[in-house]
Amino acid sequence: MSFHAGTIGLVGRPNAGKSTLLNRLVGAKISAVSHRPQTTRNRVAGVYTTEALQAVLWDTPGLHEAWTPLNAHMVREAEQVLADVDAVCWLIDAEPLARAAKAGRAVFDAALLSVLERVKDRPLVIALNKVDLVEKGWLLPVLSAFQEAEVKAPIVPVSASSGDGLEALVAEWEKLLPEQPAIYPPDHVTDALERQICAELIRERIFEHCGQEVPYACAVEIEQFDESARETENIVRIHARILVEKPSQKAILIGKAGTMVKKIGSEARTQLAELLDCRVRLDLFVVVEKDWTSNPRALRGLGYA
Ligand SMILES: Nc1nc2c(ncn2[C@@H]2O[C@H](COP(=O)(O)OP(=O)(O)OP(=O)(O)O)[C@@H](O)[C@H]2O)c(=O)[nH]1
Ligand SMILES: [Mg+2]
Repeated sequence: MSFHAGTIGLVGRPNAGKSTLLNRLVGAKISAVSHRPQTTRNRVAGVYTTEALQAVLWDTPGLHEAWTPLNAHMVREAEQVLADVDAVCWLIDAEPLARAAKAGRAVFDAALLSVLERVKDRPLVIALNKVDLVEKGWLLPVLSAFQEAEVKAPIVPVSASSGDGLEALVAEWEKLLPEQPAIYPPDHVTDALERQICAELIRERIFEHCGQEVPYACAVEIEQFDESARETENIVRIHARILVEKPSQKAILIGKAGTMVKKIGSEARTQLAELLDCRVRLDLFVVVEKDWTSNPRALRGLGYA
């Protein structure tokens, strides 16, 4: 039997479900997921291996109109992945499209067209995601709209969260990947460092729980990742700094009598323990670093450059 292997870029608008798909296929939480757009800030790779193929999946930040240096970095990350991979999987949230079709509005809006322009000349598969949220009968008009827009790429309806349709999606990827042996051992999940994933999972909890502009003004830096007792006492001790831009954001993040930061810490610790497969002691410190989202040196220091 022939074997196919190569790289696939998961791209699309913010909130389409790219990180959910990556985590689902690799079978581990390696990329942050939240209900807010612009959760992912850097590319993250995970390896998905079957009997027939090995796809190195690159999760990317959502393509959007970038106004700040941090956002410009995010879009650049996605564009670099677009240029580098063997094939592109464009994820689209089907739910608003179905709603548009139902309301008689145009399904193909400017946001979709701007992504189409960037992906149309690459080997391409479209994953129409979140079909579990689409009202019965409204998927067909959405698919027709793609036909009318003369989109040539195969379109696979999927649900990244339930797993529906993913076999069909992977079968389309297989057609676009070169025939060659696997690049990684079959049980390899990611090259990302554990401490990087830990920072992302802490940031994810902030995106999930904090309101207003706090998620977009925060960054997480792992100051200490102490594994000295991992073998002997089955524990890793982690100190993380949470950066925000203003004292008011620090106050929101800490919450009344520290309730917010405690909740974030306790949920993050559960996830980190699962990831690291050991007990975790997690200490979080919230600090104000004025205007870090627009300061090139601060951005570089945080890995956003
Ligand atoms: N109902 C449903 N929700 C989904 C599905 N896939 C993702 N979601 C939800 O959609 C939201 C966004 O998911 P993410 O995976 O963070 O989306 P993303 O494309 O990585 O977003 P950015 O990193 O911001 O670009 C989360 O609340 C997910 O739980 C799906 O198939 N069905
Ligand atoms: Mg993401």
